Amino acid sequence: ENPKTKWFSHDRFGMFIHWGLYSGAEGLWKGEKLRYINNYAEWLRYRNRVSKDEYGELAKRFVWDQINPEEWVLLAKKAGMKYIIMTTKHHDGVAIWDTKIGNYSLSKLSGSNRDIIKELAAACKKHNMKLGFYYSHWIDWEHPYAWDHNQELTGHVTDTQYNQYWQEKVMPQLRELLTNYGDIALMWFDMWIPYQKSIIKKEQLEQVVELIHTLQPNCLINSRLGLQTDEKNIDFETFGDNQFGTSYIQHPWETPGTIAHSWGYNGQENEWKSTSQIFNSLISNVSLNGGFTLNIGPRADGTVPYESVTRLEDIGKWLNKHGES
Ligand code: FUL
Repeated sequence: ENPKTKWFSHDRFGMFIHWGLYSGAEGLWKGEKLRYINNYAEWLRYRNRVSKDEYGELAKRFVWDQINPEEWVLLAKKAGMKYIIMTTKHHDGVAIWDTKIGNYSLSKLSGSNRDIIKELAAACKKHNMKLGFYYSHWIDWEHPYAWDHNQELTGHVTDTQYNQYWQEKVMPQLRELLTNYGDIALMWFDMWIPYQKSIIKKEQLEQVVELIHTLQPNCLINSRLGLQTDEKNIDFETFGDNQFGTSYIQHPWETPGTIAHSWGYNGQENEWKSTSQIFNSLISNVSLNGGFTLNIGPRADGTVPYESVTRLEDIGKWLNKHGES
């Protein structure tokens, strides 16, 4: 057994947080709902073809005197969760931390100068909560040489151009994230196809692995980096969104799941799962050697929807009574 993954195979239950510029749109763009079937509110810019400039305006909707990441940590504790995975850069390309690489960050767009990732890291440390980062490496709708998976926003991108995106944005941003925020328990990348079928080269992924190993030797790496779990250096497998286990798997794995349908806050949400549905998912994964990373999508003022809070509290009460610590 990989000693690095011991805690992960023990803890098995964590909180995902999707929070970014899209949270300010609440799933609505100029009165228009999200287009297409995959109604993820964090896909708004892509789905509704919002221009980069107009999208940036969403930063004005953040209510800075109310946002307090410590509340997310306390909620995770209450729910019996053992780690938090926070979106640091989603597909929209916006850095949620105060990056020095470029100026496309929540701090700069909003003029708040707050570094929410720094605050979250401090709160996690204070409450003994492990912290991991979600980072969209493959898709980035902001950088002209990155990828939008159908190339509808970015246009055609050559390998050389893509490598430029990789070297001037991905690598240095990851370096910041792995240097300035204390111990990072895991990195959660997001490419749901193998690298052979994408624009990414194996060497580029290996650069990332090497960087993580150098800067944070204990940090776990998930399979959505684009490499498979049998290729060394991938510590755990990430299943498809809301795809729960059906058979016992030897290596560590987890399912990222939602309480509703969307990950980012969607004011139009109408697909809330019941607490017992969520329990079923948690228990089935755990019984099959897996874990469950359950998502909340706070609003632009930091508040968490009532529907999520109540379900998480119910889960916490049950785990307190019946679970192992
Ligand atoms: C998917 C993303 O496209 C969704 O927006 C979300 O982040 C989910 C956890 O992973 O691949």
